[in-house]
Amino acid sequence: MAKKTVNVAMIGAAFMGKTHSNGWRKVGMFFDPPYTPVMKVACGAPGEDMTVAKEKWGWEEVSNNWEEVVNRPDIDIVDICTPNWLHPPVAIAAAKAGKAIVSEKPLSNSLAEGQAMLDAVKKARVANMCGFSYRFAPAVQKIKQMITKGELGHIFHFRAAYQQDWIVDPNFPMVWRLKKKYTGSGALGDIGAHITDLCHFLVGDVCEVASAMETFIKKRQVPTSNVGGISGTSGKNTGKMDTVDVDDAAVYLGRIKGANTLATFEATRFAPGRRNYNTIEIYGSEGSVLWNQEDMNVFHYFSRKDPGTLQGFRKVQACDPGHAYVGNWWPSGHIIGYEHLFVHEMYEFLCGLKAKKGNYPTFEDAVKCQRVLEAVEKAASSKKWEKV
Ligand code: SOE
Repeated sequence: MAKKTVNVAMIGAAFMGKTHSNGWRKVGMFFDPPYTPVMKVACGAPGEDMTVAKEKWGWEEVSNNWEEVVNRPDIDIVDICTPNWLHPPVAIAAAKAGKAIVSEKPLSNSLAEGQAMLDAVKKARVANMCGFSYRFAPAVQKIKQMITKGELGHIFHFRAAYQQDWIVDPNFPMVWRLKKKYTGSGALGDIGAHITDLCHFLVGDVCEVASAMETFIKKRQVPTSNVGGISGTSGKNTGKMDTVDVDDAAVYLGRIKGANTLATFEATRFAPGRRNYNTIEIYGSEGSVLWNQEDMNVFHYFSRKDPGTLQGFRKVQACDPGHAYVGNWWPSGHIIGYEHLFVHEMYEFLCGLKAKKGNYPTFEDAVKCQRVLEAVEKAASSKKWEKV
């Protein structure tokens, strides 16, 4: 019997728009979700050329008017891939129109706006997911399973570093990700949000923080276009200078609620050679695990139960059937990549669509993350521990 279809509207069509399009397009080919997504309409910024979204990414229609799109009666799911500052108005309008909502991370520029988004989806009782995509790596799912089963014992340390290097060049222009009014915060909200969410997902909620933040390059050249038509990670210079008003790097320490666990985080765009080095290390009384996104199909596991003379980190292949999602792709060891995480993400959302919950991060989780980000900023200026 043919499955029920759901019509998707995607708002925002840059880097994340491309990853989400790939997710919607592949999910029915490799997985068996309870609903078949129809890629109905992709919407860009006013004036943005949407030819690629239609001709290459597979959207039936394109638009440049998000307000019209989110209110269309034929749309079931609104998927928000815009720059951060547009997440709240689009999500709140979509909730009012009764649509299920996917939003990219960080949920919003501020905790207050994130809370307003959460209130809106709760009031409208619509399914909601925030795109913390790294949760959907098979290795991360396995580590979660191991921790839940107690295989690492009591967790002493969660240690995460998310390092990139795409703005180290002082001539790199002032893109929207470097302006507070568009992005909220810098490395903290963009990539610190991912590792904060991974900490919440894997070991528990951060309840207090101490931190330091830095902006290494304080002025940058204004590009030809700041929001919309260009990707958040590139742009052409005009020669005019503007002030960077967000962090280039944030380092923070946290304590985990109700647990005797310490967490340390580093989020930086100033680590030359580290392209997308999102790495976590978890040390427990029974063993330890290490994972790095740049080598995402494996993780390293140390078990204290191994005989002493054979102890050491073993490299576990998490790309064998038996690991989450992998059986739907290729035979053993035929690896998957970054783009697959978005297919898994859309799959989980479609599985939870009816119940409005499932194996995915909700706006509630995203607000929890936002609370930590806000406390980190507060601690950086007070130079004291701050409660989350
Ligand atoms: C840019 O730093 C970025 O695209 C982030 O916004 C994404 O969330 C991350 O997954 C990759 O890098």
